[in-house]
Amino acid sequence: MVKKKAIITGISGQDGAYLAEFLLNKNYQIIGTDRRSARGNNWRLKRLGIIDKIKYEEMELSELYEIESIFKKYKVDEVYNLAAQSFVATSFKSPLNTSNITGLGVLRILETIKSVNKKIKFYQASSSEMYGKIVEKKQNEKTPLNPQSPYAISKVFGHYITDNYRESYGLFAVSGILFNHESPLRGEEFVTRKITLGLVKIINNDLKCLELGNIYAKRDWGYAREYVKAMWSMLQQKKPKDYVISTGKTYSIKYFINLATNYLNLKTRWVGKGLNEKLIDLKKNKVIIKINPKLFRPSEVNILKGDSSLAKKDLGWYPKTALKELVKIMLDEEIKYYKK
Ligand code: NDP
Ligand code: GDR
Repeated sequence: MVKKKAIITGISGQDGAYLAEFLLNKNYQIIGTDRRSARGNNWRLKRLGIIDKIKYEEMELSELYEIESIFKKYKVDEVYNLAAQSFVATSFKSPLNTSNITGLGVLRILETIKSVNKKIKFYQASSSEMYGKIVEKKQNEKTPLNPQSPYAISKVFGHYITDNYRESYGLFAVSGILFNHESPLRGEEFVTRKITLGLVKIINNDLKCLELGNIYAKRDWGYAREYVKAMWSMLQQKKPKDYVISTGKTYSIKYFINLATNYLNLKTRWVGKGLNEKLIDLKKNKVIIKINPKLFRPSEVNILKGDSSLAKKDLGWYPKTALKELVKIMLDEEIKYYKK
């Protein structure tokens, strides 16, 4: 049988690694694209043991010429656009770069598909951040968008331009509106990984105190390894449609910390309020978590909670890993690979 071919942009990221693993198991040939600065940033692919199974190409999302030449070189069936400046906090400091990569980058790929081969199926990594200051308690595909950061606004552009190319040019182009998904492969700047790594450093006496921003924000957190299957399923449907992928449950950052400290058997107590709130390690009588106001965002998304009933109905996709289990998975691997 002829192998299906797929391009994954953002191969060096969390989702790129898990999606590559998933598609390789489905016997796909993978062309993984990264940018020059990402060379050497391949620890995730190494950890999954798939680094030698991928064909790598350099592709900056800001360079239309580079995108076109890759698409002409490989006659692919599917494209998964996972590359982005994906850190919300950075988008406030680099709004132009974020708009260019996370927003316009999507259009560059769509334009290329339109001119090179309209049959290529396209997946866009849309985000729950697009809902921003939410206008409905549970967010589904029809919930109005209300983005609160340059990142989220760029994703809204990517989302609508994908819909527009589907409607205007008949492309099989879809957006998966994925809510936060975490794993041991999560980047260290994102809050869940910052917490799991920070606590393991504290236990090893390599860090005295972890500093965080708004610990009362709530997120709908799922397990990344499960979420990549939904991306693939969306491209196997008869009709191209957008889908929300989420757990339908929402918890605060503080709750995540409590799950993590419990799993690590730390005896702790929260004291103080507001910016003075701290977590004390009762055995050592030391502060191990404190609030740093510099880590608050200029505009915050306070709560997100997804409704993925459509994905369940059409794709047969539903989340399997509860947050407590996800915390365990992350901490077990954090400990296993610490300093290795
Ligand atoms: P990561 O931040 O882990 O990965 C992002 C990838 O994009 C990295 O490979 C990065 O390369 C690459 N990239 C960044 N800038 C450029 C550029 N200028 N040109 C080419 N590549 C670039 O993100 P995730 O894997 O977590 O997320 C994947 C996608 O899904 C992203 O688009 C994200 O915005 C979106 N998303 C993620 C969610 C989540 O909870 N994880 C939820 C909803 C959407 P480098 O290694 O060099 O940085
Ligand atoms: P998010 O993830 O912004 O939801 O975007 P992140 O983990 O960065 O923040 C989640 C919430 O935690 C609060 N927070 C902190 N966040 C970070 N990173 N560091 C801290 O010290 C800290 N303290 C509190 C934040 O304010 C926020 O409310 C992620 C990314 O993967 C996006 O690319 C993706 O689109 C969305 O998830 C869905």
